[in-house]
Amino acid sequence: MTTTPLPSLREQQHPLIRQLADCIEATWQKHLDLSPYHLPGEFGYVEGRLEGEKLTIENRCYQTPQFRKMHLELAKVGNMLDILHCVMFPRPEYDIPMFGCDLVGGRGQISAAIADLSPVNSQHTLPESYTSALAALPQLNFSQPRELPEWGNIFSEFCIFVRPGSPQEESLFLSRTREFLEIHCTQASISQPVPSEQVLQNLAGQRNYCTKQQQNDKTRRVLEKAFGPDWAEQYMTTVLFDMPD
Ligand code: BLA
Repeated sequence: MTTTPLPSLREQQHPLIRQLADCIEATWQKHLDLSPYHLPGEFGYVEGRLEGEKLTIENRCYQTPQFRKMHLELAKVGNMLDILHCVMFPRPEYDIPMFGCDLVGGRGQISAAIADLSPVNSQHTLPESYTSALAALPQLNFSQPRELPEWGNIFSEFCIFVRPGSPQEESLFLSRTREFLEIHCTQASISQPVPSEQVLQNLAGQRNYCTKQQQNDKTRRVLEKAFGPDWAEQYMTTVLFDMPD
């Protein structure tokens, strides 16, 4: 299956968001055997209004033998807010982490750039193959690191959470995220299913990841203001961070 560029939003987004969206899809294409994943209801493309500005959300979703759901979302609120959100949910039969990434910016500046490979197994550790590949990457220093919120204990020691302070730091964030994706897609493709006891533990780990992400009040507030609290709750629990059965 081949992917085509998102029709409209991508061209209007902050350059880092555009580049990261292109990078994510190119890496998926290069390594994985993609099939479509259908989001519930009418959530593929959504429009609302927030403080007089138009809020547009465009979703792309795929699945593969190792991934239950690979979700790339672009959102834009007038000229105030540009957002990229991406999560790769593994099938729980595989002992592989969750890839997650969020870029939030407005008026030409990215305020939050986060990317991680987050463990969901019972020991809350990454597989050895991941740890050695990630530990071999050069240490990066950003001028404006950001502090994780309370619910952020789901992330790994390799998590990057920064406000990129220059075009150089934006490129650094982009290349590190590309490295995370390259490691993840290569490792996932050769990963073998685990015994059934472990499947339940992986599921519990994914549920914990989703429960914590649903506590992100900053995301919730944007969605509530544009679409109301019920819609926001439904979107956060069925599209952004749905729990696998
Ligand atoms: C922060 N997320 C934010 C912020 C906004 C959003 C407005 C605050 C930006 C800032 O503090 O500078 C909004 N993010 C959204 C919206 C969507 C979205 C509306 O994805 C979707 C429609 N968030 C994720 C994923 C991760 C994540 C996958 O969706 C990490 C892997 C993290 N976003 C994340 C974190 C913060 C954030 C850690 C900072 C939260 C805080 O400081 O309290």
